[in-house]
Amino acid sequence: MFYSQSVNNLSLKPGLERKGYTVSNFLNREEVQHLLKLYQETPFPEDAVTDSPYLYRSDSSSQRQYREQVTQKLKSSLNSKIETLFPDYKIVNCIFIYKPQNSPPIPLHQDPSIVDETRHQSLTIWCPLIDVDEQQGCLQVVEKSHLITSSPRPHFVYTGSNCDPQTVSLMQQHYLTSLNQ
Ligand SMILES: O=C(O)CCC(=O)C(=O)O
Repeated sequence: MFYSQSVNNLSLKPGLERKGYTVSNFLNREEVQHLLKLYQETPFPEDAVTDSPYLYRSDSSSQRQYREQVTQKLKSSLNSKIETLFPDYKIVNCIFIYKPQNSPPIPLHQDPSIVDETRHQSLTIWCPLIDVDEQQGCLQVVEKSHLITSSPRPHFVYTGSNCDPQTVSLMQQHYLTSLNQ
């Protein structure tokens, strides 16, 4: 499988292959502090906010220069680490997300397509910069749901899953795993 050829850290492979996700100690304390500093130095423009759910995403801003600045700053901080772990991958996009307190959960979704998934595979690296749990914005995943569709998926404004409502409801009730370690 593709992941087997492209993931250099043996401990990441089984989870990615079997479940479609894995959890690892990707950042050390100093790296988290460094990224928090970048985050503070690069404030969100006013238009970087989405309305439902209400949260800030740097890639929602219409300001191209700002979006590129975020990607460049994060890329130069993380590139060598990512290249070592995933030598066959290219970094396409890096973003900051801020979830205000009490903002509703992001709807269950499969991320937008970045590559032609009949030929290539994409990965998202999601790094909380604070301790997270279900009240504090942790990621929740559904094992193997990356296999639901490899058809092109458009950039969303959180319109939610492309599965039927009954399947979404079943996944939400029985198959959600919170990544809060
Ligand atoms: O931070 C999250 O809860 C999910 C973010 C996400 O899925 C996305 O940006 O596509």
